[in-house]
Amino acid sequence: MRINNAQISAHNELNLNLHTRQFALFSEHLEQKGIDSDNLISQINALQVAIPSWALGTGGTRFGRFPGGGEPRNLEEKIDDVGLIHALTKAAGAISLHIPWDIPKNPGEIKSLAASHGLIFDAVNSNTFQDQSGQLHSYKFGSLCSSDDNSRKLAIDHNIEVIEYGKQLGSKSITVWLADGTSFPGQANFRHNLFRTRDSLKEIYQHLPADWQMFIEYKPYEPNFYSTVIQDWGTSHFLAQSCGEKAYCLVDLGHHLPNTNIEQIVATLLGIGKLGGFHFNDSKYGDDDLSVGSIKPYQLFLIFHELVWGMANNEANNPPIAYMIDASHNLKDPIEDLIQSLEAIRIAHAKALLIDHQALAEAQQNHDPALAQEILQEAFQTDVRPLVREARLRNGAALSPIDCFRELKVRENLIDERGKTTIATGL
Ligand SMILES: [Mn+2]
Repeated sequence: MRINNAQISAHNELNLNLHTRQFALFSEHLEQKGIDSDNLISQINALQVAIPSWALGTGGTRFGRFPGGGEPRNLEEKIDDVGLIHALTKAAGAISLHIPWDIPKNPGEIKSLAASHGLIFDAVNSNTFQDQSGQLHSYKFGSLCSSDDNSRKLAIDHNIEVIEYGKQLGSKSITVWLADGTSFPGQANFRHNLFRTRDSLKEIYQHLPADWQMFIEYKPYEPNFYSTVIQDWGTSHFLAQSCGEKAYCLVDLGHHLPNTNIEQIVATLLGIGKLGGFHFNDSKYGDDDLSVGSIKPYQLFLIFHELVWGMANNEANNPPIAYMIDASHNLKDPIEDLIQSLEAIRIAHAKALLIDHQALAEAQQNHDPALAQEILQEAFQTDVRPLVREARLRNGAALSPIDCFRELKVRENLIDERGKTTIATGL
């Protein structure tokens, strides 16, 4: 199923009156503050977030999986689903592939299918956290860190192969996330594990094309519960520095211990020009992979404040950040869940754009924390939804993507096309 412009227009027509009145009020509010709404809208529309190819199916936990029907059966259908999300929101203009779950058999055709939906290929992701069937050397005790030369070489070769797939699709980056670590004290030597990982990454880095980037993701625990080789941003930064200028850190919101000040990490990495990738999700306890903004919307706003200010004051020449949603959809329809996450991202971004940076800098200079809080709250408490809707309207997307998805009975159509019991590859 594809959604055409006429269907989007019909949905917008029904809701246009109310929206026009709400946006007129909001514009007046902006005008009084001397803010140019056109400029805000183009900044909002410029932020595009990649959808990973493994996000279109129902996720699961180790306890169970409850598929909802109509899941994509192959890479083509996954791209079609991202196309649906992008048609409704115009906020998800990229897809991030996971190898080997989604190996493009005919890269040329896959590339033109994506282009027909207005999608490009974002970072490609390698997978050395599970053994594939028939694999000769196991990753059970580590991949890039492994003390077994054969396992380590297999993991290095896999990453090089992933770069080759990415080149054929026009991707410009590879994301490396490792499950490597230990579950018991004494199980392995910390320093040897770290340095072997560094040397493996350096070998992969040698195969990186000149215009590519490598993103190194960190995570404090899980699936290993005692230590993780790349446990935090400092370790990720050490590895990126060791590899070279095309290697960057990747921040995943769920990959922090509870109450970590993630916005400060973002500020630091942007300040030194080493923030390459960013994975959105939300969490209550750990790497819960919940919908973006569903648990801690204020934290998301504070992070966006650092992203907006950091990129506007980019002395370290940090490259444009590769944004991706990295969540799991266990209960909700994956497409609806991704639409909600995109909405939360847009709202937090729009609120951050409202922050008066000059007034905040003055409050900071004058040691006035009460005023600094007022300035942040003024932006955070503003209902920016009329602005976000207007941005969508001008971009040819739906005023309310979720409503439009339901009105058009997209899921019912997908179940008709693909069946009730299909299961997408992935976690
Ligand atoms: Mn991630």
